[in-house]
Amino acid sequence: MTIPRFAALLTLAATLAAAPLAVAQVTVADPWVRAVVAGQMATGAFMRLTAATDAALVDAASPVARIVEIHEMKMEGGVMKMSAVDRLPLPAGKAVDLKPGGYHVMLMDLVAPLKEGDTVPITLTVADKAGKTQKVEVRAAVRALTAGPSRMPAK
Ligand SMILES: [Cu+2]
Repeated sequence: MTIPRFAALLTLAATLAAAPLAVAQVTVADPWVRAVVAGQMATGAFMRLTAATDAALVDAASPVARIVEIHEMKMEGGVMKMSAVDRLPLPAGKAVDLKPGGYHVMLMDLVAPLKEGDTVPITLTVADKAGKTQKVEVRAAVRALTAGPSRMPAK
């Protein structure tokens, strides 16, 4: 599975090097995944995404989880709710934070527990304005449960 995908990426890279840049360039900063406790089957991946041109995050995949979705958390009628979104807009030049309490990549039905110090490969699919997609490979460090501003608002 991994090798053909890698080959495809190399082909894409070669094509990009030869032609004017046609797909969105997205940079990923500080990717991390929250460690899970025993029995926990889902967790979130967080990072900062910045696209050079208008783009959107449209899909995510990881070998550590059987189901991966792009989620949004927001307050609705005083209750924090989490729901899947089809696409997360990445406006040109604007950093978009995936963080606890906001957008995140949801890793569900985990294949194995994720503990601090592990590295989680995540493949993001980004679409440009014309709908052309590009894969972005991310390696996220697993951090402890208490990492980051993860506390929910008290009320
Ligand atoms: Cu979620």
